[in-house]
Parts: sequence; structure tokens; C-alpha cells
Amino acid sequence: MGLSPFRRTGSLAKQSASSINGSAGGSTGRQSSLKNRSVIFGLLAALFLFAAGCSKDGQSTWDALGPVAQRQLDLFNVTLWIMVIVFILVEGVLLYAIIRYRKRPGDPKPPPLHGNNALEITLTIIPTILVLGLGIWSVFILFYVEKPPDDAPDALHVNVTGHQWWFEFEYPDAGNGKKIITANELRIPVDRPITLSLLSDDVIHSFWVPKLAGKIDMVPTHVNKMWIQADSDKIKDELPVTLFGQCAELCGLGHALMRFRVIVMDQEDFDSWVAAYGPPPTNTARAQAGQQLFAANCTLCHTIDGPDDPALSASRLKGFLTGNDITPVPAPNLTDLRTRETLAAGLLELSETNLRAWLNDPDKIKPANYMAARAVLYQGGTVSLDETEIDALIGYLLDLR
Ligand code: HEC
Ligand SMILES: [Cu+2]
Repeated sequence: MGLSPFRRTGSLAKQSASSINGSAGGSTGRQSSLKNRSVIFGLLAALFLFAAGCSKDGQSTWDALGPVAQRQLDLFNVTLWIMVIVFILVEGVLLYAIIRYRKRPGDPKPPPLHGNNALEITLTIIPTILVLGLGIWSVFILFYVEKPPDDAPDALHVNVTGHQWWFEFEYPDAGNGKKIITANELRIPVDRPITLSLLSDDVIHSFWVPKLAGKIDMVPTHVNKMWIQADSDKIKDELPVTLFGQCAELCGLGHALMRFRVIVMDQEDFDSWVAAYGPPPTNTARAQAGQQLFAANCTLCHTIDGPDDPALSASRLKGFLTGNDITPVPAPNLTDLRTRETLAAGLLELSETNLRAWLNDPDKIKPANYMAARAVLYQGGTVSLDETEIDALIGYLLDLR
């Protein structure tokens, strides 16, 4: 275990004491070590600032807003502080030994040393207890994350599917048996467990809302389960509150632009959102023109009149997986687009201007996305719709009067 020098502390101490007088040099060494130290300090400070940047969008894992995130944060904190103490003790003793018993000119070669049973057993038992304790606690948390405790209130279930490069949320029963499919914004009632079944239909993605839970992989053909909950007593702002999430697994060219939001609402507000879920009204001439343009240009990939039909989704997926030129592909359900905060997987705030920019040139906003790549509209280099047509589409999608 490399601990043997401590048995000879006394004699080594005497040796080093006697050699101090003889070692006058070393000042240049000290200067360069000072320089090294400031470089290291600078790097650490930079790293700290860099890491602090992660909370810019309110994505801090230190700000747990629900029971799952809180348990994981507790485990993290205890692990961190135990390891900080272990680190300081071990490195402290190491540094002490290195400095106090360093080799000086004229020192005799030290004899090989080994064997201090009491010390070696102690230093085996302590880490074993720490590793086992933290390991067993972690396993309990793994089980806890998978499903809400038996005594938890009624859970709301959501199926989440990762696509290149956006998220799909399906509520098989959002309330009163109403099924909802939406994209990129997960609306959840506060104080209620939300059970999630996570899947991908192309490559591996990862679902991560730092304030609600740690990341979980979204794997094709295998459903991973977890639950989340946002607690009203931990949320300082007034509801609805928007939390930020993102894909946390490198999943291709659009990975860095694959974000989503979780909007925490009162149960009442959530219920009215569910009740209002439906296609945009078509009671103006502009909306009617938009509806026709939508039917002609967009329904190959997008659904706008309620949840997607499973057979249609399957054929879009087939187009995506087998085609490479102009094919249908899975695309965000646009039924509730007008009630959203964002566009293009959390990339842009939803507004008339941004929607216009998106429809004019999706590839400029989100390079490599599959709308630009696979829709006939964009194959000529510029969009094949004119200003009035785009205007009509925007009026319809956003229900502008
Ligand atoms: C070939 C398939 C395809 C066609 C046709 C298509 N889209 Fe898309 N669309 C997509 C895909 C895929 C995305 C997701 C892009 C991303 O975020 O990576 C998308 C994203 C969008 C978004 C952003 C949605 C969100 O949740 O952020 C809007 C709005 C949109 N499309 C509108 C339209 C309109 C309007 C038309 C018709 C004029 C249209 N699309 C035609 C595939 C298509
Ligand atoms: Cu992804």
C-alpha cells in the first residue's frame, strides 16, 4: 500500500533535519513552482467560471425542484463532501511526507520498508465501507427514480420519444380520457408525479431536465422508465414556471440544438390547456387559405388536427429510416403550436417573425434538420412559397386575426 515510510518517521525526520543546513539552493525551483501554482489557480478559476455558465438558462442541478432531483442531489452532496475530506486527508499526508522527507544531497539510500498490519487493515476497511455505503444508497435511488412511491398521488403518464432532433410528448390520457401529442414542450401539473416512458425511434438520445432529475438515455427499441415531479414549495416564482431541458447524448449534427422545455402549471391551468388542445380555428379567410396550403405542403410530415394517427406515424418513420431524398419523416405535431413558447426544439421564441424565418429557411436556423432536407418546398434552394402564402400559413398556425 506504499505506506511504509511512516514506520521510520523518527529516523527519517532526524536525517532531513540534519541536511537542512546543507541545502541553500532551490530558490529558482521555488519561483517556477509559484508560477505553476498561479497557472493552476488560473485554470481552476476559468473552469469554475465555465461551469457557472451552465446555470445561465436556469439549468443548475444544485437547484432541485422535485423529490427525484432532491434525492439525487443529496447523494451527490454526501459523496462530494466525503470525497473532499478523503482527498484533503490523503493529499495532505502525501504532501507532508513529500516535503518533510524529501531526498537531500548526501542522504543514504533508504532501506526498503513494508508491513504495518494495523494501518493497512484500517486503510482497507475505511474505503470499503465508504464505497459499499455509497453504492448501496445509489442502488436504492436507482429504484426510487424508476417509479413513484406507492403512497404518491395519482400519476400522469407521458410517453416521450426522441427524434433527430426534437422531442415528442404523448399523453395517452391527459384528463377525461383525452389523448394529446405535442412536441418540445412538456406541460405538467405541479405537485403531481409524472411517469415517463422514454424511447427513441432513431439513434440514442438522452432526456435531461437538470432541475427535475438526472439524465436518462432514450434508446431505440427499449423503453426506459423514470418519474419526475415539480413541488410547489420548492418553486419560488409564480406558476406557470418554465424549466429547461435538452438532449444529453451526442445524436448527430443537430444535437446541440435539441432542447425542450418543461412548463409547470397549476392543475387548473393544465386542464384548460388540455381542453383547448385542438386544431387552429378556420373562421377567417386567411386561416382558410393557410389550412389549404398546410394540407398541400405540410401534412406529409406534420399533423395539425389532434394526435397523430399511429399508422401514419409508422409510415413517416419508415420514410425516415429507409429514404434519403424527398420522403415523409416524423415531425412535431403542430395541433397546439399556437399555445407554445418556442419553435424548432426550443431554439427560437415563438413569434410571427421567427416562424416566418423558420418557414423561409429552416436550414439557416437549424442546420441539417430534416424539414429542410426532406421537404419538396426547399429543394430548389429557396422556399417555393411566396410571401402571401407564408403569411396565410402563419395566420393559420398562430390563429392570428
Ligand atoms: C419532409 C417533412 C416535412 C415537411 C413537408 C414539413 N415539415 Fe415542418 N418540420 C419537419 C421536421 C422534421 C421538423 C423538426 C425539425 C427540428 O426541430 O429538427 C419540422 C419542424 C417544423 C416546425 C417547428 C415545430 C416545433 O415544434 O418546434 C414548424 C412550425 C413547421 N415544421 C412547420 C411546417 C410547415 C408550415 C410546413 C408546410 C409548409 C412544414 N413544416 C413542412 C418536417 C417537415
Ligand atoms: Cu438527441
